[in-house]
Amino acid sequence: MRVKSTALAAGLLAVALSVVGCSNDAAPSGGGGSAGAPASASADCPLASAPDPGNSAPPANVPASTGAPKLAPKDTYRVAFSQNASNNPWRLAETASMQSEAENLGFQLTVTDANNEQAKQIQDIKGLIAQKPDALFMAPITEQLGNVVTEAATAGIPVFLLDRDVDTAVAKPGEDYVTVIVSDFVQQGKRAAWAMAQATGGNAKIIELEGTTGSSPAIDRKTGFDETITQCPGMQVVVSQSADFTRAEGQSVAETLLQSHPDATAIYAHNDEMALGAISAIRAAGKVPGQDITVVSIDGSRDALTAVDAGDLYATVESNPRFGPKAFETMKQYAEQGQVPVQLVLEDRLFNRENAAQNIEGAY
Ligand code: GYE
Repeated sequence: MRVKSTALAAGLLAVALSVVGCSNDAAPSGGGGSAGAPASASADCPLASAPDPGNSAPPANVPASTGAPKLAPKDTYRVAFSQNASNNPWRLAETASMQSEAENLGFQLTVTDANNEQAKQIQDIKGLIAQKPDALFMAPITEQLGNVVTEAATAGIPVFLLDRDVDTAVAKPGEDYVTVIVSDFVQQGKRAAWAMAQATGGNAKIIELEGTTGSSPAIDRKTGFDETITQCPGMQVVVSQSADFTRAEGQSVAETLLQSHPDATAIYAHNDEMALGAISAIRAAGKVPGQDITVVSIDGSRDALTAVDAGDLYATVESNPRFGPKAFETMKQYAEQGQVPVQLVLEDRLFNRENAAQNIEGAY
């Protein structure tokens, strides 16, 4: 997902962020080594002494979705959600959020689970299109699902993309789909790089565990991180490989890469589940997470916050899965006003040792 350089109207943004988005108030300024002692900053790494980059500025002049299928305002709606997998707490929290908000609103919601397989998700979506729901929500596994988005639009069904984007050359924003509601994944990668610089003082040989190949968060979290560490000559990605956003693959890929790169001193994982698998792999290699190997990731799950509090994980950048309220509020706004911005960007917090413990209870 490439956040457009153009922006939302301020009022709409305020509404957008009030539901799923979280303010940055709780974000600490960071600092301090993962094992308690502050890492000494490398003189040629300005990132190591910089403040938390925080959220990106809201994109400006985002166009409105004037060309997508319309949605007549009704008292209740029959809606569908194509979920791409149920293999991690983030996905389960997102589905639960959609279900509980649909229930609150009295909407009838059908959910499908693609089991992390693109071919299955395409079939799932075709099946949902045949049921002609009032609106179709989709968390596309990769950016390659543009064609099936277009199919839904052709069938007259308004599509709302949640948490991942599709290739906009294939599915036109505001025409083939109404809007995409996402975090700024490039910015998440930048903040993860900043946290890594804080933890290591700007000296790190990094193993990068990528998310699902072709998914917008994997593409953008890599871009944001890799570009940012070029500010620090002491920080290099020594190897980068997909572990498909899962804990099991995170563990097995990290095990292999820790063996082939015994000089690695850090792991950047595109999500918490892979980071937690990597922490097990670090221990299996006879090393101490948070001391021998610094780990940084993205999501903010309960297990990850617990690992941050224990010192095993240095920091995790939030990516909020609780899309239900925001998704249906946007849908109702579209029904009432006939248009919404084609992209809604959420704000994320950063969790490190200063604030992890207090956020464990509210986490998923
Ligand atoms: O980070 C990950 C999930 O698309 C933002 O997908 C989402 C990512 C999230 O499987 O844990």
